[in-house]
Amino acid sequence: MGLCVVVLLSLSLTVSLFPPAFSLPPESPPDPHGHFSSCDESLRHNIAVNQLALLHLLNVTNAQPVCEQQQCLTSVWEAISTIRQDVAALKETNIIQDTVVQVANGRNSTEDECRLPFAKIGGRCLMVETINTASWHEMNNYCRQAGGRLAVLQDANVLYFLTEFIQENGLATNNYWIGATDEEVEGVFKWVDGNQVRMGSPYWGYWKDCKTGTWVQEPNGGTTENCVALWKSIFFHMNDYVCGRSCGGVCEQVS
Ligand SMILES: [Ca+2]
Ligand SMILES: [Ca+2]
Repeated sequence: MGLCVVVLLSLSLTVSLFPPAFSLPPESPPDPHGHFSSCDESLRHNIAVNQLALLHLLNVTNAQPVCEQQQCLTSVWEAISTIRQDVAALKETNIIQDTVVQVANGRNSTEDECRLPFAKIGGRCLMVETINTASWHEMNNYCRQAGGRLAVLQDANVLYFLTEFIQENGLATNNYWIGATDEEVEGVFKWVDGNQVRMGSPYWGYWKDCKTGTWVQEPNGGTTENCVALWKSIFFHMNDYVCGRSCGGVCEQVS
């Protein structure tokens, strides 16, 4: 236990407390990219040192009575927490550096080929607008002002990656307009690039009507619902909906 406390305090990381088997890395670890700052080196050094402290604590745990092992395990978690914070700081620094390098090379985004505010999602330059909500036509204008249009999502793979992006980034709070409508000819859904929208699964939603107990495949809105959105309650599959209602939107970069 005493040794544990000492070791814990030593996340101040005095090297002398570590067993001889452990040794500190060099002050300037090899940098394959050649652009880490001294700040990065310090962070990497801290991570390496904390890893050594962690290994040492695990070693001590094997030889201690149960109550002392529990205190040591607490120390292990503290050490893990410190390492996580250092890794997060290092990642942040590298992201900033990559951005600086790319801007210096004439690019304005960390994502190749995509212009801000668009980001590469499933190989396409897309933007998920979740803060501003609007009607389908207003949202299409909003996309145009950003240099795009409501997204054409003909490819099921892109739809899959987009849905994954929405879920993983905490954006599954809205329904999102996309670039498809049957306003011209009822029942004939077209993308804003003029191509016809594929029908059925896996594009359109499929859900059970609790009142009738029957399964319903979108689109189901007839002349009332002429604009298409990715619908959160059916796992962001497509749903025809009333064009004038407010939703978020998925824009795609055009030029
Ligand atoms: Ca319709
Ligand atoms: Ca519908």
